[in-house]
Amino acid sequence: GNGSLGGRGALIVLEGCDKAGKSTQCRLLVEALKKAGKPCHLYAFPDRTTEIGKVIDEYLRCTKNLSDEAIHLLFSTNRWEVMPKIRELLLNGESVVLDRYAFSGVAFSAAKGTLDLAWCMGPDVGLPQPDLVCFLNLSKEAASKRGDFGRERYEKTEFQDKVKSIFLKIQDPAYWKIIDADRTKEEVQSELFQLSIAAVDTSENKPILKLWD
Ligand code: NYM
Ligand code: MG
Repeated sequence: GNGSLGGRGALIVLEGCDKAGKSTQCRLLVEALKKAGKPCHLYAFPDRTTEIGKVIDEYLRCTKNLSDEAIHLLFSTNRWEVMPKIRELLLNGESVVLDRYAFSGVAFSAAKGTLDLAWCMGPDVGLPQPDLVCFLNLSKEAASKRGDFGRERYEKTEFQDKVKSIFLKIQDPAYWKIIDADRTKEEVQSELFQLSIAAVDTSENKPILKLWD
């Protein structure tokens, strides 16, 4: 069990390009884990509700411009600002499901071509390393069938292709699983649930490692 007597909770991340179905799958996953008796919480990055998150929201809606470096650091700060809470939950035996994490931070910023990959990784070094990252891999064909992109910054096919190639470059086999997101919602859900239950069970007695350390 993952109660107060047992070990820590698992840090589970869903990553992927825009339209891959992450937010829906995160919701379904948290519900399913709770039903299975695993306490867990959902957080999404960017968290647009904080002061920094509001600036990020304006940037994404293109009502504000910032240098590539400045917005990159704000996305990272937006993770660090909730980390004490997330760490506390994990240590208390509760699992945390994240809708995006530092991998999105690096992939979207580095895809611009103006920033060095190692520089992009720097600010997120030392965040808790996830126990499981599920990369929702959507093919170009399936992506185009899902209809048009929204109107936010980055929501362009060519840019998303670059983002995907960086995601695949920074993947670490220690925790990274590539999930075929072209399948039905139910099929994807079922695989994510199985992988997550296994991660919850095997993480209990492991220390929380530092990302990219
Ligand atoms: N994004 C997200 C970044 O550029 N850097 C980050 O660190 C994170 C977490 O924000 N296109 C980008 C990816 C998305 C956009 O995300 C908004 P969402 O999940 O659509 O709210
Ligand atoms: Mg979006």
